[in-house]
Amino acid sequence: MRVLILGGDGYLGWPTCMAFAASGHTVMTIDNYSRRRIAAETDSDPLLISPNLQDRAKIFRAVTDRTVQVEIGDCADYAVISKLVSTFLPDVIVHYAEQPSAPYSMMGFEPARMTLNNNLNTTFNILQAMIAFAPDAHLIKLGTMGEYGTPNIDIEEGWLEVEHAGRRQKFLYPRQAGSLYHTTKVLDTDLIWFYVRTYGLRVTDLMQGPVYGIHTHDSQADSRLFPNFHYDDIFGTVINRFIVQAVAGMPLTVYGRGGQVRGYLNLIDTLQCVALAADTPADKGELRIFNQFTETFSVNELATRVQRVGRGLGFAVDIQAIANPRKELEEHYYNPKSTGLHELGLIPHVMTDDVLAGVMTEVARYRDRIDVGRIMPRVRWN
Ligand code: USQ
Repeated sequence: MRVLILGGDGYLGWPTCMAFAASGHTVMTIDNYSRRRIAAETDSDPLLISPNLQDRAKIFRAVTDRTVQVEIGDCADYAVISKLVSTFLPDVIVHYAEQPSAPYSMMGFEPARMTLNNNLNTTFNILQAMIAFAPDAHLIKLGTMGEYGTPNIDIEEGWLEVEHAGRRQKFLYPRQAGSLYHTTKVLDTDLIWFYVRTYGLRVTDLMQGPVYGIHTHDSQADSRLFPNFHYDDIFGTVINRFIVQAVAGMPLTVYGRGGQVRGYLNLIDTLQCVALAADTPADKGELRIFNQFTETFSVNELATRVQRVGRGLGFAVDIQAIANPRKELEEHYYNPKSTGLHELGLIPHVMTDDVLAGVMTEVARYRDRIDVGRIMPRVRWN
């Protein structure tokens, strides 16, 4: 397949480029380095600074003899994305080209405006470019479980059958996100559904939970091919942050009461899910939605596990609840369904103690690079 990956410089983007190329697909990626810019502006550089995309592609080629074609450009600019789609003519488009940090989106007016404009314009542009140049292509869009929030009823996969006054209709599942970033994903979903039902596009929307992990199969050969592993309060997801805190000897930063439950997955499983979606495309005129996670944990459960594993490896790990910088429920019902990806063949890599110990041991190799000034939350919702 001809696979176009938008946002190929990101934590998920670069591993996805390598995985599709390693499987023999023709891969083109585009990125405008906005994550690198925000990381520099907010002092949130990752544990290891990865080479730029062109250099990563060269290293990957030297190691595997596989090619990832790279373009540096902004998907929020229609001239850029329309030219790319009309010349590359993708079969599959994987859309990660969004500002992915909830805290960044809540930092103030400019970060909020950037997040809203970037995420919505990028999604709008790709949908328009598909109508014009690739109407049969399959769009795989990264959404988030955070679109649903934490409702007091079971979370279905994307859709809800509603009975009202004796009549029935299927609607998008009600969404109530907890940050502006997550809200841009809700707006994306609405926009996509309009384009699907009006123009017959084929789209898979992946409602993904927080991801963890430092390695993928294709990064083993050379540490310069590692995903961007963030542990800061802006881009770092909670499990990766806790692992770094354990290695650095800092107490694990449980926000508030720690009863917040989310659906988590290993980075390796993100790659598996995207590959499964690509191999079995949505139909034309179908917006197919999968909830993409393998296990649910509360923050307290995560902290206890990381503490146990860290202590087993000889680290002095304490847990310290701190005032929650976010506005979110700290105790709540949470029962999200996730069957679609399993039906396509997903084999989960669950978060065993060995898996946590593996990531921790890898992080410990770069312990002297940890900047503890990046750990405490700097952005408050109120
Ligand atoms: N949390 C802590 N301590 C920390 C960091 C986080 O208790 O040091 C808590 C948060 O308050 C939250 C939970 O852990 O309740 C998850 O936080 P997170 O930072 O791992 O995840 P989040 O901000 O929601 O965003 C991440 C990705 C985002 C993706 C989302 C999936 O950055 O791109 O969309 O995970 S989900 O959470 O399902 O919406």
